[in-house]
Amino acid sequence: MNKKNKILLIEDDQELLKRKIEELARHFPYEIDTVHNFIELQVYIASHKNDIFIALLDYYLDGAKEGENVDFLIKHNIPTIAYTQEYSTEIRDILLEKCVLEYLIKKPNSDLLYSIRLIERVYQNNFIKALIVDGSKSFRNKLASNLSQFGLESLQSSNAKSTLELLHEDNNIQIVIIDLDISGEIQGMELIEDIREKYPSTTLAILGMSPHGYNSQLSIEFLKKGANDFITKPFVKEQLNLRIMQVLELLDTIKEKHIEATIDQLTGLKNRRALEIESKEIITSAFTSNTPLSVAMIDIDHFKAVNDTYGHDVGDGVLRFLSKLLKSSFRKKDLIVRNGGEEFCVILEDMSLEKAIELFEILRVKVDSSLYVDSKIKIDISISIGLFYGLENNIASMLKKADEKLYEAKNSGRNRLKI
Ligand code: GH3
Ligand code: MG
Ligand code: MG
Repeated sequence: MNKKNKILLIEDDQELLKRKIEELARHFPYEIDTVHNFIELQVYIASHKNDIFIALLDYYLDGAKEGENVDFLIKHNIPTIAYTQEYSTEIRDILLEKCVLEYLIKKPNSDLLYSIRLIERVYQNNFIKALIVDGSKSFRNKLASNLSQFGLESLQSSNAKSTLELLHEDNNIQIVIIDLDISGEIQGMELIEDIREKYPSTTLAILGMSPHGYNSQLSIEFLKKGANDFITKPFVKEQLNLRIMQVLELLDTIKEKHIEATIDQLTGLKNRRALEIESKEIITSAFTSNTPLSVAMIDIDHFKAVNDTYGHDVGDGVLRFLSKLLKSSFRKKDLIVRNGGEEFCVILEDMSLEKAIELFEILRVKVDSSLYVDSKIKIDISISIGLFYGLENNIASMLKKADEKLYEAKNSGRNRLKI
């Protein structure tokens, strides 16, 4: 996906422009470009239109004809926040009619927090997709064009079957907006239930839409079936944007927490909790394809001596060093985990025992022959590996068998692999 990372400011008041840039730079790591009039805007867009994720536009530029800047930006599909000195309902109506994302007031600090959230959201929306599920094609198209002003690319579906297919095919979809009335036998409410069976609210947001005039009981039903929020038709764009922003922000927070809980802080590898969660799926699919797994326990030899001799920080460096070696030694799909301390676990699928032994031997020799260098210190490390090859229905018993082999490797002299 194309990575858009520029904010474009369109403003003719130099003083204000300077303040805006400082304000934005304080909050965002994104590049900020500026233009001062319609001519400059045209020139700029000609070469940069694919780099901008949002434009912040002064509606009353010197010499600008009625709305020409806005029209130009919208024509190029650039999410635009327009602002004026004073609030005007007339301007607001004109701008929202033109499909501007938001209309705000120029005064310093006015709506600042909201603008920051909005800008950040539009940026994040570049990386995800929405799925619109509604029986009416014209409604879907209208919603899709609204969402594109929000930086959100959207897919469309009219029925339950194609909705589930699209979700299966495209894991960039992070929000599904579902109307109660859809085509086919399965209706919106039931579809939400079907979606939730596979996609929990920790991975996918659902926004329900209920037709005009439906009672509030319906909204409650939506939420009970697993929607994160609902909105009643007809709605204005600001309402929709706010709801979407809220559910997506919440989803992001949940995902961050999930990552924090499953990633080892020191090495960036997955942790034991991740091993417990992910090994279940690996085991299920290994049973389905009837192929054994390679489960290896890896432990650094005499690591206590590294800490005792060089200190704990150097020890941490050695752990990071080994983690990098581990990552580069296996395939992307392989599960590599820091089990705790100086002990690691690797699970390989779809691989013969011979191939697995070869890979672990290469790793062992690589660790043995490379030195960990930290300023003037050079440390020679080695690892012992215990390998279990086979398939059992719980991870604990396979780990235990690998651990027994590791124990053998340690007792027979270390720096070796035992099967
Ligand atoms: P063996 O060859 O039998 O495995 O000996 P060993 O010294 O590696 O094993 P032992 O279990 O006696 O010592 C492990 C050491 O790892 C003790 C502990 O302080 C250290 N350790 C555990 N976690 C960390 C960590 O996060 N950072 C550092 N620097 N050391 C750690
Ligand atoms: Mg050790
Ligand atoms: Mg140990």
